[in-house]
Amino acid sequence: MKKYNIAVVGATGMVGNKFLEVLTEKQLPVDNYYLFASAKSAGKVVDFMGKPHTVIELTEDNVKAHKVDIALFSAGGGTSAKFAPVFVRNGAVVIDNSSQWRMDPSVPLVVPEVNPQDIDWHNGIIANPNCSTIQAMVALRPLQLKYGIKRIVYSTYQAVSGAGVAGYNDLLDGLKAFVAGQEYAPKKFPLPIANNVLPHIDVFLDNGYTKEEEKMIKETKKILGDSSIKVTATTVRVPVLNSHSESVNVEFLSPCTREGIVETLRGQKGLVVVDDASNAYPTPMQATGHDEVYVGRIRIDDTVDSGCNLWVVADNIRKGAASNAVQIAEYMIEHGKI
Ligand code: L14
Repeated sequence: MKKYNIAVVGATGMVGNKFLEVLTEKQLPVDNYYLFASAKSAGKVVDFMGKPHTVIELTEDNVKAHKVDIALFSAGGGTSAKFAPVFVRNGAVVIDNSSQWRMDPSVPLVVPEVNPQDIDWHNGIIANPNCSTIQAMVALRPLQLKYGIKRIVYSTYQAVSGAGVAGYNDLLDGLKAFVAGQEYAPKKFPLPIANNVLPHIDVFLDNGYTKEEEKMIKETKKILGDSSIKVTATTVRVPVLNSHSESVNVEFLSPCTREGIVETLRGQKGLVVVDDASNAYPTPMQATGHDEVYVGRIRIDDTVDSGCNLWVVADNIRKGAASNAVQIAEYMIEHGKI
């Protein structure tokens, strides 16, 4: 069997660490792993796959010095903008976790359970969608295929891990200070997240929406391959450490029943229905550490001709970031696409 060289770019960040964990679990057919990071982390030795790996500084020369087949990027949009093309020129396929390339018409935006066929038209870069978009897609795709989708309303409840280690610390340190009756000035968020809820993720745009909301709206249409679907969103940061939850209201083009919806969701790969008894619904604590997307609270919305409400939960660092990207790599290897 052919063996590959895989680079992890941004290997020492929160998603970078998760890449290493997921890759260890998957055991893909790999000859060499190369871990790249900024000068700040270069030279650090990371124990990975039973071997010490020295972190390589991300420079053009160092990229050229290594033969890479697949580069998994999670190093921020600016680094992706600059270095993804460098890897591509050197013969690699880049799977990028930032928002830099997602809406580029020449770049496929892929959730492997939803639109693997889009991998075929890549030009070197494949984009990993936004975390909140990924989990919604796994639940909505089978319903789109069965009923057709007219309109979607997203309201998210997003964990602090999406904002990296600094976001995590704002919640933990903020809570400690709050309990001790002390002031805590958040380092990552604009306002305290401890004992609070912030309807604000990523930057504000001129129309009053946030960029996170815009990402969900645009990425949904691109992945579902239908620009006529109406999508709106409110994205909210909640004081939860890990895993995003979202309320999804969806209006269909053809008649539905609750039984039909449940059966359709049960047939979707990568999706687990938790909707049996009054206390059986998905929670972020339960989703954390898993690659599946969880769906529950499935209710018909009788304010429209045909529609429903769903509660969708997933680990935003695994399925929302690292695992989805590694699954794209795995799919390409298994299907001879690289
Ligand atoms: O677009 O702060 O991939 O939780 C995902 C995490 C944007 C910010 C993206 C967060 C990011 C988001």
